[in-house]
Amino acid sequence: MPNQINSLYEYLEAYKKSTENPEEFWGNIAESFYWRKKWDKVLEWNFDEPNIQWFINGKLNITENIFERNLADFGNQTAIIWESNSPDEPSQHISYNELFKKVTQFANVLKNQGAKKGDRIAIYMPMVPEAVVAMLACARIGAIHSVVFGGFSAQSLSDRIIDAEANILITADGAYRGAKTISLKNIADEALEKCPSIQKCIVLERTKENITMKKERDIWWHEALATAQIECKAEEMDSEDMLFILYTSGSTGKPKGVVHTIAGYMIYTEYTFKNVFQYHKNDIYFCTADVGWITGHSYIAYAPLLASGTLLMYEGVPNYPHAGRFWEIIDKHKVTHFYTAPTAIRALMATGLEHVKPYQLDTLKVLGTVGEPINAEAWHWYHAHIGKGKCPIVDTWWQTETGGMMISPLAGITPTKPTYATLPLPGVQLMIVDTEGKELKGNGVEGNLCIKFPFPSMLRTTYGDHERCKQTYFSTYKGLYFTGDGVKRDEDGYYRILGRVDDVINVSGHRLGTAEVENAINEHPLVNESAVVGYPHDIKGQGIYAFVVLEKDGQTHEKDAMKASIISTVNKIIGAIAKPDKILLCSGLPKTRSGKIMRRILRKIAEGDISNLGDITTLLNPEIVEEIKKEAGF
Ligand code: 7RM
Repeated sequence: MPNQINSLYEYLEAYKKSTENPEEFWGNIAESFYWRKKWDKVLEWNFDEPNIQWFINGKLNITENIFERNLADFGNQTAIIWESNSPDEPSQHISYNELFKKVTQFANVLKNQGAKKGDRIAIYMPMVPEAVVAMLACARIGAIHSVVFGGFSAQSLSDRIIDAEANILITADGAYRGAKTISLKNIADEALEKCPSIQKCIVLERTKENITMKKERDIWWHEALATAQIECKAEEMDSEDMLFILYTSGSTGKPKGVVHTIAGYMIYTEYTFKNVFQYHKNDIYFCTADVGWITGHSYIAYAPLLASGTLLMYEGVPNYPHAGRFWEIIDKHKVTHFYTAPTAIRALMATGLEHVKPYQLDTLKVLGTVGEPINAEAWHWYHAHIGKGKCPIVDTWWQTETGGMMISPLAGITPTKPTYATLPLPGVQLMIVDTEGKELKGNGVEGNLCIKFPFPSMLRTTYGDHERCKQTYFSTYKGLYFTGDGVKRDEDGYYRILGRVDDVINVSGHRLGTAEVENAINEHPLVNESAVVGYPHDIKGQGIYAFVVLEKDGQTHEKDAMKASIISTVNKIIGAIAKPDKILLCSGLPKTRSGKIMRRILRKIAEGDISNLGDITTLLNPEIVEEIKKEAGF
């Protein structure tokens, strides 16, 4: 296979080349893709504006690289194996030829509904093959998709649609998730009341629940398909045209739309997929992410298909109808590569080995993790009981903003160390700095993780607000992209991610800004103000701890009822993923004299460690600390 690294020596060589001559390195890799017209120049960049361009003036379509480039060799191979939420529903096998037909025909549906190159199309779907079809159909016609995770609320959905000014929404009547169904269309209807930009809503039938179809606006997927032609020529796109927008939380304000462009994203995600997983023909790759997150974009919808792989896509959740569901699926479909999140591993570990024992798991070759730091206990459990001691674990560190994996072992090639993401991938030039931005050189250092040179799949902007992109990522340290993560480089030069150093919490591998959760809590009519911090949580990695000050009228209500009502407000505004694990009602928050909330103190209390709260005498209201401590049970 082209561009495949087969040994540690080849990795070191590739890494060296990629830093000494990045343009030649990535130019060579790009040669194996299908271009309507080759690029004039590989790279132009500066991190001050920032302005990052790869494969300048190249013309291509990413779906031609999935399909036309490979169909002669891989047309009959299975592209997607789909496993239903319910073990009783038959699984589906979709070949590349079949997937191609589905994509082009649905691309025609989009065109028939008025979609054009450059339009933004929102996708709010269950984990069914049609979600991938919808994404690729957008790419086929040059429309920019914005996928919104199916667990988000009506308000989160409408915020994202409004920000991107999307004109089409693709959704389904409902989604099965474990024992529950989510009424996607009803939620979408509520969202669309606030979204004048949406002209058409295409609805896939999945749960057959009762919904209403709005005349003129709503159309069934299967009815639209019935009148659509099959063939659809790919739109010719520029390397730097937008492929998609994906909203992600940061330390301030509303989620921002991270923008990825076509060529760099395509090349980098395929390259990292093949090399990190050491994916080979006939391997069966199962990634448990949802397409609503970046992992589902890069390592479900795009990279495995670009690499002509066989992808297993699962509709449901890890513990339904039983805690052995993942392992059952692995045996059933002879999965070789399994990629999941530490939170899922910890949750399944907690249910006990009796849920693993009935399964062979002998087809597995490679295990992966992503989304948050994996603790040593979970790493060892995964290695011993799922990998049976013979499968390398690739602990892949990356971000929505990086589009593809940044720090990771190459499976079976890079010696691993539990809890370490190990070494940077080719093309990734890291720098560790202290809080002043001074570089911390050599090994055995700990500081803030930055990237000093562009790589093909990095974000280009935040949609509609380039200044925000600059402020968020390129202004903390001059000339560097700042990741927001703390990191340690040990004596061997291995990297271990220590977690976020900003006001972002990582709950079950999902990013949430503390400000975003506070804003939602503050929407409650009886809430005066709030402060949200993360605290260590056995399963979720971090839990959400909210300190809430009620309005006078709220203080007369029963406490448990108030807490339940605050949780339902958060559910409504963001979605269940953001609901606080703990709420502490108090009469005030500890503040500095300039009125800033002292989160450090709240963090300590949330962590259950009050031994060293630091100097609180400078607070505006030191007495409040005693009250909060008491309320927290100290
Ligand atoms: C892919 C994804 C990004 C944040 C990132 C980190 C954390 C991700 C790891 C990790 C330790 C890992 N994108 N993170 N992977 N921390 N080890 N292997 O998760 O945008 O949703 O989150 O997630 O803090 O900055 S994301």
